[in-house]
Amino acid sequence: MSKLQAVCPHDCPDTCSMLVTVRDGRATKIEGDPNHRFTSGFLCTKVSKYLERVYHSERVLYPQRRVGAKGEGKFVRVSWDEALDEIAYRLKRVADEYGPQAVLPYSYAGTIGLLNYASMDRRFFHRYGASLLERTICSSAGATGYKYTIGATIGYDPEAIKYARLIAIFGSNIITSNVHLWPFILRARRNGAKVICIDPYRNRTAEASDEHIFIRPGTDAALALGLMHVIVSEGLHDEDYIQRYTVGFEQLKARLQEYPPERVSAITDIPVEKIVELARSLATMQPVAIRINYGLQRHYGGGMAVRTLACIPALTGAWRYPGGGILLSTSGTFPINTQALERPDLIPPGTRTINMSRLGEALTNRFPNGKHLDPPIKCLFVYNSNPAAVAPDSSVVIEGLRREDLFTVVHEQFQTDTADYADILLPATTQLEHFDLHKSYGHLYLMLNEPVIAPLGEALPNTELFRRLAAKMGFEEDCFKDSDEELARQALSTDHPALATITLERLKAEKYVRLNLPDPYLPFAEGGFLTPSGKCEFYSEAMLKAGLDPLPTFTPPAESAISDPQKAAKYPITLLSPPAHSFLNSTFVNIRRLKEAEREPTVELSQEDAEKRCIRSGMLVRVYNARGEVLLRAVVSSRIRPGTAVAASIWWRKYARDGKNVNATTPQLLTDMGGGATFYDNLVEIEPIESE
Ligand SMILES: Nc1nc2c(c(=O)[nH]1)N[C@H]1C(S)=C(S)[C@@H](COP(=O)(O)OP(=O)(O)OC[C@H]3O[C@@H](n4cnc5c(=O)[nH]c(N)nc54)[C@H](O)[C@@H]3O)O[C@H]1N2
Ligand SMILES: Nc1nc2c(c(=O)[nH]1)N[C@H]1C(S)=C(S)[C@@H](COP(=O)(O)OP(=O)(O)OC[C@H]3O[C@@H](n4cnc5c(=O)[nH]c(N)nc54)[C@H](O)[C@@H]3O)O[C@H]1N2
Ligand code: SF4
Ligand SMILES: [Mo]
Repeated sequence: MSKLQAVCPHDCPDTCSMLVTVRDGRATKIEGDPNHRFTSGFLCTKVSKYLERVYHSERVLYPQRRVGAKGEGKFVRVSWDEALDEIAYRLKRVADEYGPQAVLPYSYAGTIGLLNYASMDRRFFHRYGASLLERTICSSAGATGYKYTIGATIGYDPEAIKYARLIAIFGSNIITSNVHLWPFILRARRNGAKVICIDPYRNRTAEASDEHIFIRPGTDAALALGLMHVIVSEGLHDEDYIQRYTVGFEQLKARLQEYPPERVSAITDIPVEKIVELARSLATMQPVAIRINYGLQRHYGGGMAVRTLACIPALTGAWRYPGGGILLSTSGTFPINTQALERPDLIPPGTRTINMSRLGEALTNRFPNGKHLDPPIKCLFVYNSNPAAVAPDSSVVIEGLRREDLFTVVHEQFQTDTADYADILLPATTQLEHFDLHKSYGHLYLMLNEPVIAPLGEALPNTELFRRLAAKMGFEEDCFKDSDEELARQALSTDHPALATITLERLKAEKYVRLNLPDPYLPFAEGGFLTPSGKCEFYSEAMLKAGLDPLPTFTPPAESAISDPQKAAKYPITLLSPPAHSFLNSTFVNIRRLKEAEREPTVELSQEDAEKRCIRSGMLVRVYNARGEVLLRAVVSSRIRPGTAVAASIWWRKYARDGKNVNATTPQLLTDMGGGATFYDNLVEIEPIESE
């Protein structure tokens, strides 16, 4: 028996260190590493059941070829050789007939390990000349907005949140989606800190906070402007910090005039006194830690919302203090050599880019502006993702996946909704079976994951799949022969001081290493922003050049009474579909205990909205708009205000009574910047099912 170290591979800020007990080659127990400061000895409810996933009877263990109709999910086993030969043959034929851009790779974050997320796969598709995929489904709006203000996705040291006296959480359900931050927040609280959650939904985190402020969805930018208005008009800003480390204060001041608390109150549905009180606290209770996450940027104005909130700590000087500032992601703190991993130099000049959040349009070749893709997509290669379930406007996505002339390859651990549409289905390893290197977007440790058990069946890691496929295609470049360890070394090859002394050898010995940064790390205590001016940019020249408002502003949701009163009259409820506590996106939905914990697809709505529609808790309801409809079980609740509803996600379509999930209703519209998805900018109507 031995206890071996591994890293949680999932798309979650916590990137936990796991201890796996292995007996006779079989993993028998999995637990959180007590020695890792951020993991603090526990795993979340999902990954503590990871072994059920690894040894699940429904794992895809062999390559298979479709025999039934598309979507029926019937396959026969073939050998790896046959499968790869067929794929290589098809790829060559598509390139000959239509050009290589008719191939679209589609991947996201099934694993966020640096190697299996993006290395050999990218090299392969770059060398082949496939269409590039813009990976926008999660965070690109917020990341873009944050970078305009701060310069990089760098925030305060998450562990230092324990020093904060005020913690303000916007659009983030920490207890569900970033649970390892919570013990640090509790430490701050034991020292007297106050925790305030600003969210349209009283989620688990809001429930556990000192205060919950309901906000109308998609209006955080207006709130931030109102808060800054109060701070400046009451003279609570940090004149010295502003002078030294920011640009555009005078222009910002002029803009803030437009957002007095009365106006902001009307936009956000937050009482004037609350806005004033929160503003004073944000300025005077230093260190003030603002935690924002991705929920608030899944609206049309999401980029601007994040860009605007990110101005606050520079206005108040919060960056000066340990635990002060704002945090969206720590991702940009890791100087990983992604160029070496992905080899963008192999991309043929002029290669087009397709936005993953508009997959339906790309596959059906129907765009609202009347344009067409030329060449059309003839081959879709999916790995690390389940687009049939997670992509917006799914009826259009499914219509595309059904196309008889589309050749679809899916590399998966399970027969997901997407795998049902595969022509060739390939088996993927889990994290216990493969090697990877991890950064994190919620802490500051670099981590190594070495396999602790042998691959099950004939499963292969993403890296090996593309290594073998490159050989089949006759790609001779040396980069297709790099082993996983060589890839890891290349990822670490940089002169950046944050990685000095961090080598693969050291990681093998220690398993995880904190970046070479002060402890605690205060990224902007003395300026040093990574913007073009080197300062926090209240005014952004780069935004002006990109055709955006150079100053913080409020961009209303596209589907709202402000932007589209007609639509809002017809479909008066904003439907939010944030992560269910026991699922990770659409991963873990097939793990019995987790599925049972979530029971069934539901929609939570307010008493007032329910009464108006004669809906009672437990009734089956139809949630619909012009894009589509889904049947959900109603939960009448005081956790949500009239005009907003919540459907915890992301269920597998095949488990639902109507074979659909909430993405039947979500839009393919992109955010104001970063080309992001707008899952929560979604107006619907809800009605009871007559037979109920
Ligand atoms: N258990 C679990 N953990 C996860 C995931 C999961 O599926 N399950 N997914 C992972 C991934 S990929 C991601 S991106 C993150 C997502 O996790 P978070 O970044 O926390 O984002 P969401 O869960 O989308 O939304 C969080 C909160 O934002 C609120 N919200 C929605 N619109 C607005 C708004 O306009 N303003 C404000 N202030 N709040 C708003 C929602 O009501 C919700 O309570 O979590 C990761 N962790
Ligand atoms: N309505 C609604 N839709 C949403 C969201 C929402 O809040 N509401 N959230 C959005 C967000 S934030 C995100 S990040 C996306 C997530 O979208 P995805 O990144 O597609 O995430 P998952 O649904 O978890 O699917 C990942 C798949 O990868 C597979 N996988 C895991 N490891 C490996 C591996 O090593 N190799 C291969 N080949 N496959 C592997 C898993 O089995 C799983 O089926 O969904 C988005 N969709
Ligand atoms: S999903 Fe997140 S919280 Fe759960 S074990 Fe993985 S990294 Fe930790
Ligand atoms: Mo995400």
